[in-house]
Amino acid sequence: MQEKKKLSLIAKIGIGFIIGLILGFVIGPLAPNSPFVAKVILPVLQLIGNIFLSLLKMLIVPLVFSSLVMGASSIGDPKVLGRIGVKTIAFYLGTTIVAIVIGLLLGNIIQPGVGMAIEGAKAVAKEPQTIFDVILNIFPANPLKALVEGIMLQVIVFALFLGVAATLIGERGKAFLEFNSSLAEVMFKITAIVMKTAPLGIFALIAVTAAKYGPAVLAPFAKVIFAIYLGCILQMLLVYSGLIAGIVHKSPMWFFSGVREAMLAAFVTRTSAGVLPISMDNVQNKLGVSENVSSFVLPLGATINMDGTAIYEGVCALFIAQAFGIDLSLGAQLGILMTATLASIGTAGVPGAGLIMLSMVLLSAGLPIEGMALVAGIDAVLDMARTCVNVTGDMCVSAVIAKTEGEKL
Ligand code: DAS
Repeated sequence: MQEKKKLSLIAKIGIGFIIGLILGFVIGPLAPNSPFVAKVILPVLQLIGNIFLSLLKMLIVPLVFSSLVMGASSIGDPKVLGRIGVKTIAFYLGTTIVAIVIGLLLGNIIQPGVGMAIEGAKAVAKEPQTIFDVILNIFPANPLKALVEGIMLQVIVFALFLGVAATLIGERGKAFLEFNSSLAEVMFKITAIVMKTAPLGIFALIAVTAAKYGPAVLAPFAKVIFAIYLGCILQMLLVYSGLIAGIVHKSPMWFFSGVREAMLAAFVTRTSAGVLPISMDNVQNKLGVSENVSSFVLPLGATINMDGTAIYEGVCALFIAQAFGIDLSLGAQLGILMTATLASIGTAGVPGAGLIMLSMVLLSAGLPIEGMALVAGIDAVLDMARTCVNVTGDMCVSAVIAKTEGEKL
């Protein structure tokens, strides 16, 4: 008997999103005249949605902390901190920062969420901070308070220090890193369990939203998809083409035609880690990058370099702020730039990882986590583009590093 093909989780989330949307459009107009809808159906749906959001919030601090310590421990590896390592990390951070700036610019220009005016838990939108406050608030004066209160930028910085230092002390740091790696595994498992409830949670949240706002809520989704795909295209055309032409002194067509298989595989599978064998093959056999450089730069990139995810987080943070009518000051947007840059180090190269990281960016910017429901249903479409860019960015930097190491490409 042929085993019934299981629907992927993201397909179930998409189906939950569509059914929730339709249900919301149907019961919304009934609510004013039907106490049953207004007093039973909608509150129950809201409760289910809020439970799902609480489960997501439960994950954020331990998941981000443990995955960032793991990501940072690869940075702390003395091999990595050598000449190639420092160059690689510099290019990875640089391309990620540009990616987030592109995302924030597009979010401000296209304004996908303007006009939705969704009332939600009035977010704790942080009072506008000066650039000095933003920089000072990065450093965790009290790391335990940062962990307990979920001050994410400080949690990230503390985790980075821990991961690097634990590796630098060698043997004596091993036990800590092993404990942390086991904690990360446990957190990934809990995340997988929580994500199994996502179809129901997203169904409930989007049903309540659709009931409240009607079909008008559809237009912004198209705008979000457009903004993120445009951002990904700009990142490729401006940043990666510029690096290939400017540093590798080759035509961008040489690069993109050489790595198109890995790009397509990443777009379809939505996992940077999963397509590593293909991206390694492409850069070695099509671009001529040595095994020495590619076997170092690409695995590191699949762990800490997520330019596509950074664009996605920049656009979605603004989309959600606009949808809930929250003005994000320049200081708050700078905070998002820093959080998303550092968070990309912790984003796992697996399908949907960016969505979890988005909840952390929202939390740290004081934006309502409910906004996740607005983008979770279209996450598969967004994940395809962002994963393609994540992998393309890794391969581009591998060619740049090879060139700066004097390799003939
Ligand atoms: N799908 C992730 C990756 O593999 C990216 C993401 O979810 O943001 O890179």
